[in-house]
Amino acid sequence: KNGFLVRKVHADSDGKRTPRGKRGWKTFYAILKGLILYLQKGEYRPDKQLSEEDLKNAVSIHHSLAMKASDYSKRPNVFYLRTADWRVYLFQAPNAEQMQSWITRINTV
Ligand code: I3P
Repeated sequence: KNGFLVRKVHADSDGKRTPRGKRGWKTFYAILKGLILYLQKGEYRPDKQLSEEDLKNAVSIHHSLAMKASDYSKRPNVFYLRTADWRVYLFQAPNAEQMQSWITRINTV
């Protein structure tokens, strides 16, 4: 599954709150391949290679949990992703249907 997602990093590994200055929303083209969610920066082209920076942003979704961010009301269609090492991301999908589809895909791999 692929598509645009806007990401906010809320907690780093071990659940430590991500410091100020690193908590902003950023748009990526997300590609879910196996157990890795790749987050590609910049303009989308189907043949574009993942850069080194893109690889650093990749998230392992093995033993992760995605859920609708019902307590987050500043933006619509936002879901949480909590990883096995207790990182927490917020992702905003383009619409409710896409949000549900990402949640289902992440939770059922
Ligand atoms: C963050 C940025 C986020 C905001 C976050 C800020 O600043 O303004 O949009 O989250 O607030 O810390 P920076 O880009 O300098 O990291 P919201 O959009 O959810 O308000 P937070 O620290 O309360 O999460």
